[in-house]
Amino acid sequence: MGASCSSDQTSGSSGGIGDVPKLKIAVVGDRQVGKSCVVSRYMKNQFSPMYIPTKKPVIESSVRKINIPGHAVVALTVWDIPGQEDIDLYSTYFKNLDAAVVIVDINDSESIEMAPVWKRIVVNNTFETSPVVESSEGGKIETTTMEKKPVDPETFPVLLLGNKFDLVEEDGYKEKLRQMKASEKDESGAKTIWNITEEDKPECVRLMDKIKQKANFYGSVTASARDSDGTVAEGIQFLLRHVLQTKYGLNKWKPKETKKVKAKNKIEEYDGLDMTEIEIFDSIFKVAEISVKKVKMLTDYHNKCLGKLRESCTNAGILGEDDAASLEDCMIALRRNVGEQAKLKVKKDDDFCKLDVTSKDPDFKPERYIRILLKIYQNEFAVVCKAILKECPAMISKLKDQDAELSTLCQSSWEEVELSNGIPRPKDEVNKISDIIVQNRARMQHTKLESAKLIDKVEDYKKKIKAAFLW
Ligand SMILES: Nc1nc2c(ncn2[C@@H]2O[C@H](COP(=O)(O)OP(=O)(O)OP(=O)(O)O)[C@@H](O)[C@H]2O)c(=O)[nH]1
Ligand SMILES: [Mg+2]
Repeated sequence: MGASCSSDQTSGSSGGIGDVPKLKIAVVGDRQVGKSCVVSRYMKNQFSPMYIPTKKPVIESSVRKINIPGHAVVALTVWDIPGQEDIDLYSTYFKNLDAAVVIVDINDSESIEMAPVWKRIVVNNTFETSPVVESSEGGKIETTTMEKKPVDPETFPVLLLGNKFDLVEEDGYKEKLRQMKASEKDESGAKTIWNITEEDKPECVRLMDKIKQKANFYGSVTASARDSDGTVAEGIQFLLRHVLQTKYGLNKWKPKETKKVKAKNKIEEYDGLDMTEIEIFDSIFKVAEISVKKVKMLTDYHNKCLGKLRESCTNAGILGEDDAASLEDCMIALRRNVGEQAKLKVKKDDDFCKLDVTSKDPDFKPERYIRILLKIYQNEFAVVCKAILKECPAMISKLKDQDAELSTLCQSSWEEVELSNGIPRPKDEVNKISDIIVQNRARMQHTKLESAKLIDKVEDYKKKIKAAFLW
């Protein structure tokens, strides 16, 4: 679990991890409604059926990606507040809070009725601090004090989260809800989840709606911390998106646009071979140049894809930030986090490996962040590995043939270098051409070695991926 409650997590974009905004949220509600389980599901994708009452606030921190249009990376701190806590302590916990989640047990109407009380506790005890510099008489001495400003109870974002939805019995309703979620396209996310007729809704959901309106919650969602169906993440991300949009400005932390350059143009970005201006040599160099550029591109692209996979696993919170994570670590982390009702398996795909999610539940869908990580693996990393295995052996063999051809030309047709239209070339020009030929052959030889290294690397990845799935 997290650090003790003595640390002071302030919000704001300064400090911390570069330009990443720091968000602090608190999770409150009656005892046993599942606050700790919701936090655990969101931060670690874990669930325990055992009830261990939380005795003092537990602080969990991680760096997360939030899906505002584009992505925002945030350093998130979640305060899990015990259901039974001394009310005087709340103002200490809620200093510089950005948002809160009131959790209720959706199967327990008394706990739902308590939600407005919890919201009031949050807004009455949350305040923002900012430094104020005061000058003494004559302006010689300056002192800095912290000014406390209460938050606006009307606009402070508090989400109502109805937990233990897995225990709701109206199966027809659940099925409808699931279908709706599957077809949902609206960016506003959770708001549209309950966009079905009043009669369709079970009693507890109607009560949640009523409380949400009455107590002016920012939103209300149903979720299950027990199931890894993404409902907890959806609800919390819905709230965090709102904070990022209102407090920090939409898209401010959108990552730099990576220009999509067609592969054909991209290869032009790499240095080619120098040309001799002698046709019989240049015709070979022009073809060899394609391999030289391509191997460089594959080397670069494969490094980028592996780096992105590692970084994304860390950002998603499934790998520790300090880990010098290997590909194996990423695979193990993905396997562990795919969801309790599912298994991640490795299968043969062309000459490389693909990852397959299998579950007994036909409706199972991994959480969104796992789906994104699997996509990065499948559509980027595995694609470049397959390209290496497919293209590098052929390039090695072509480069070998081309070098043999050049070697023959150097012996049999050297007069093409020494004479231009039957007239001897100046000596320094001949030397220059000779240098270009030597350099180009050296670069072609180097490309052959690099291709062989790339193949070895990918073969090694295959072994590592399989090893990560052995036990
Ligand atoms: N079926 C089901 N059980 C859940 C769910 N979430 C939590 N529980 C169970 O509810 C019990 C209480 O969960 P906790 O997360 O410890 O509750 P809490 O709100 O943190 O309780 P306090 O720390 O005492 O305030 C545990 O036995 C959990 O396993 C859920 O979504 N579905
Ligand atoms: Mg708890």
